[in-house]
Amino acid sequence: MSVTTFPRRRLAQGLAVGALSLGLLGSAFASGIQVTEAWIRWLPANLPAGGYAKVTNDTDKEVKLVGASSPKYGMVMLHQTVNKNGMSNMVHVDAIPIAPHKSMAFTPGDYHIMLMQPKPGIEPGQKVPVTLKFSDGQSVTTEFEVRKPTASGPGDDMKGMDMGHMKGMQH
Ligand SMILES: [Cu+2]
Repeated sequence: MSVTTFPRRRLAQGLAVGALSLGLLGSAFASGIQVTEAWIRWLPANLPAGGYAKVTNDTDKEVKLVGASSPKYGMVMLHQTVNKNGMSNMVHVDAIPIAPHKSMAFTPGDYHIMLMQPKPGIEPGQKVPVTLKFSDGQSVTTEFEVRKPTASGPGDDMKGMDMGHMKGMQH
């Protein structure tokens, strides 16, 4: 019996290691761009959601973030919230440059990934893949954690009870 179980275990371990290295190759580490602290502020009733993350450029060159997409949303754009004359507005952003060895953060009230036309069934607690696209053609896909409307950051549902964020469609 032990003769048959031993190779099986070896095989399972080999598969696990293989999957891990494949995962690393397919994500941030291969390109030198890392996407961390990724989360989505989910809103009910098919409202657009705001996506937030930290994007770190670990390469020696400037990278430009030029777009985003997700299989769970029909339309995804890069937005920035700007305050002008006491009014808060969202504007579309064509490109966000990130200097070598610097990072930028999508945060509520500033840059955000606008996730529109949600597919049915997206709920807080799930993870949703979002792909960020860069001007040199590379893209990085990250699992974004879907959080409740009251969340103010990754892994944080209790703070940020400022319901003013939910007025209209501001993100
Ligand atoms: Cu927006």
